[in-house]
Amino acid sequence: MRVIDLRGKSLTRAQMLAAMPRAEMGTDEATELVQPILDNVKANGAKALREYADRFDHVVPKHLRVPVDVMEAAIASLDPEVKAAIEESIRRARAVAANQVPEDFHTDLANGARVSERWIPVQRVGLYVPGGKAVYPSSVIMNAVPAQAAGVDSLAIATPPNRNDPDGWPNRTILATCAMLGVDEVYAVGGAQAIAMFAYGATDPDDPANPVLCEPVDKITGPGNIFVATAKRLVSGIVGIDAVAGPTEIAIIADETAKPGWVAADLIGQAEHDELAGSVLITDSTELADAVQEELKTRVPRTKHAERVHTSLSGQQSGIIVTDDLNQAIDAANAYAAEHLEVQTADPDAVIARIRNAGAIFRGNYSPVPLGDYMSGSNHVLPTSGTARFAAGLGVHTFMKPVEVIEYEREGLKELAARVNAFAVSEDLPAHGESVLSRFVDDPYNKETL
Ligand code: HSO
Ligand code: ZN
Repeated sequence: MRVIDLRGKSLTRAQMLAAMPRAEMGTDEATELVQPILDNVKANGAKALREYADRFDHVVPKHLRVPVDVMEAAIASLDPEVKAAIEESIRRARAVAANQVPEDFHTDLANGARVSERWIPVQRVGLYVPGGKAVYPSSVIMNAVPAQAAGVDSLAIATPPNRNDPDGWPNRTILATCAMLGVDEVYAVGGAQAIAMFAYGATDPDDPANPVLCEPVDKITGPGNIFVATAKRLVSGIVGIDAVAGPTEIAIIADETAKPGWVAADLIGQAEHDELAGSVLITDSTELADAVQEELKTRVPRTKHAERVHTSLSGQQSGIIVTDDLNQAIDAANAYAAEHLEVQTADPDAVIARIRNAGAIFRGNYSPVPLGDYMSGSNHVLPTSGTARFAAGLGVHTFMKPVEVIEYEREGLKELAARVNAFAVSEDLPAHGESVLSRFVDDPYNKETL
């Protein structure tokens, strides 16, 4: 891994940001391809979905909506150990999500003057689950569990059909996970066309028994390739979307007490995702930096996806940042704003207290990122590409909206009437003022005046 030496340097904020190992994001050329897909699905519904299944997935599934018996059979076909792992993951995610549900509250400002805050779940959500090489049932759990805990009324899942299946049914582990979560509205629809189906809904004139294939949703979440991401960006505004994720990344703050083998294993674990994944070690110890490089030399060739890992670790987006001390290491970590931040130092709590930018923080030697990927109870959908400076990971809040209820009575309004009027007149909106004053001046409903 390349070394970025910050020792003896006092950097401005801009210089520190520029020193961080991140690849330039490519510009998005997919819009021209994706917009016609959205338009076609909007106009032609299921007919367009079948055409695109044929063209892009090379299979048209027997039904666009996966029948319940196929979902149940998928559970029965699961390896018992995988099933137990999925159950544990769901159990822990549900326990944390239940605690995340925000409480309604109100503020009394004077007599007859109250503002209440109500948290209301999004009514209908569409969750996209990619197919292909990277099939992650764990991501189904991470998206569905908080939506369910938020009280979302209906949750639909779309995942591509599989051409190696005789009926075109999607990946069995994905289907089984959906069924175990209690989600039975699952579509064998992939790509940008699935996003269009969620945004606009889709009818199916070829199926008179079920003329409405899919009702439109209010919010779409879930990962996907460049076409899915572009489709989400294009429909955002019509529906809500979660953040469009960039390549996954880890940063590890470690001092001389860290175990080089464990640090190396964690960097490799993240690099395994993708050639573009970022793995960054931030340390004030050159001994540790050297020892981790040595560990990588032996561990990388032994790992199953050695080539991918090697490409990722030697890329511009990965590196070892060497700092004067832990203070500078913390500054670097805050500038990098990692999706995942591990802290392996003698006093991790002292470091964590000063972290302000990270998608999630993994404390100490026994909280590695893959634990969080699968079943710590935390969510693995986290802000990437430095967006942890202003964004949070997925949670119950993603699927809820706070709505303020304004609850003033006559007394409370009367106290403010003249002030509202003064403000309204100053903005040249006198009818605003009259709306309030009409309740008191020459009020036919009430004889009392101001
Ligand atoms: N590390 C990935 C999530 C994941 N890992 C899924 C394994 N499966 C992004 O947080
Ligand atoms: Zn992972």
